Amino acid sequence: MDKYSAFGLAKHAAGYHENWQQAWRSPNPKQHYDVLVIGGGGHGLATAYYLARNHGIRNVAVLEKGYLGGGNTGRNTTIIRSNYLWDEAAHLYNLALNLWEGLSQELNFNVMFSQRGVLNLGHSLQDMRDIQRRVNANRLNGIDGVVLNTDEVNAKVPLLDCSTNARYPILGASWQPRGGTARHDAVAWGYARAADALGVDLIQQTEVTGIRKSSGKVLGVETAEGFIAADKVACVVAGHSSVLAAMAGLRLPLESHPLQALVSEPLKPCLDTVVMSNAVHGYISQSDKGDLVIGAGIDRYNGYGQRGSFNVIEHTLQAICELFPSFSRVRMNRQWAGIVDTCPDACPIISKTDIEGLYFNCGWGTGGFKATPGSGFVFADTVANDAPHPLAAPFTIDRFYSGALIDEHGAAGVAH
Ligand code: FAD
Ligand code: PYC
Repeated sequence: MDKYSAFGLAKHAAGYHENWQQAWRSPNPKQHYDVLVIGGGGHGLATAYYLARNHGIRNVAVLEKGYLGGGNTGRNTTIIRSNYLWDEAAHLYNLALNLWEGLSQELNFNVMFSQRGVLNLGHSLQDMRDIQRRVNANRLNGIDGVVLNTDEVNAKVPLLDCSTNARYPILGASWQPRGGTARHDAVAWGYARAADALGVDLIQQTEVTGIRKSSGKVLGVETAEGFIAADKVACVVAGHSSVLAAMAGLRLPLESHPLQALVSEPLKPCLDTVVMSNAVHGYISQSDKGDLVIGAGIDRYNGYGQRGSFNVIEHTLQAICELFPSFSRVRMNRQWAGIVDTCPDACPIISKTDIEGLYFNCGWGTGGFKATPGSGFVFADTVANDAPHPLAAPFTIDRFYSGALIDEHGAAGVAH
């Protein structure tokens, strides 16, 4: 019983938390790297990992202004799916989904990938036509998807209000069984640990304040600790991509917006899948701890304050209560925001730039968590070979000059 007494607890706390193995080193930066990755979120860490693992490029550092995974990676609602409409996007997100399926083994770290399935609800005949079209397109691309009717949706999620009395009655849904959620921090930690083991330097609390270039070629970056030289600089800073681009004298077709999320008090297990609705405008899942994890759309103004406005929270919870009347008395515990970088066609930019050795991976907007492994995989390849990976080729900056945009607003859906 000793361990349950106050003394026992104190002894336990002090005694059993010693000598933890370091998950990664905290080295001082070298003077020169082959590749500097700016941004220690999931995408940046995955990029560094695949540079080392797939391309043997190990003289790599990740520079992170805060702590690893403290940006959107640690702030998102972790919904993973690959049910995008157009072939280009479908292939990219499905590469990611395939990688998710083996990621815990690959990294030897449990990222808690949970294939609990994702429902995208339809509330009008037009919604259902769009859902049918998208599921057909998905299946032609080898992506799992089924169209469900109201009764089938209700059987999967009994707490959903599937009555005809609802303001926006549920007419059916698309269902992607291979979709689901993962533990966001673990994704950052898993990639960080695996990249470190391959020799990548992970340097936290180090903000990049300038990009040095000469005669159209990148030379390295300025930080508060001084200049760090690099042959290549790969920027993966999500909501701050325009800021980094401006340091190099570039403009990107991006807007930065807050996107909020909320979690409730923990409940007993009551929701074993992910539910999203574009029309009522909200999404929800239940974490392994029991919290309801909830979100909706971006705050419409541009900004870098990681807070967001109350009217969006009100709107989000209204939508959730319409879908799940029984949640109306659940108390919310926490709310936060991240800054997302949205592109005009709701697709990412994975690209070289006109400056030799400078690359950007950005514009994932409200939907990049699901892409993390695929994004790192194709971006590492693009940086290593100084040419787009075939799956990244449709996503270069050039599409904003050629007009070959890939409009995924339908699939990006609820959030932007
Ligand atoms: P981040 O994790 O933001 O990493 C970028 C890093 O760059 C940050 O850590 C930042 O500190 C660092 N940085 C910035 N500037 C500098 C600098 N000058 N020097 C050094 N470091 C710098 N996507 C989904 O697929 N499913 C979802 O359910 C989902 N829900 C979301 C919910 C919310 C509330 C938010 C905010 C986003 C959501 N997203 C979702 C989107 C997803 O989180 C992002 O697209 C994805 O996490 C981006 O990953 P990243 O590694 O590029 O960015
Ligand atoms: O892209 O699936 C998504 C998503 C869900 C919540 C935010 N983005």
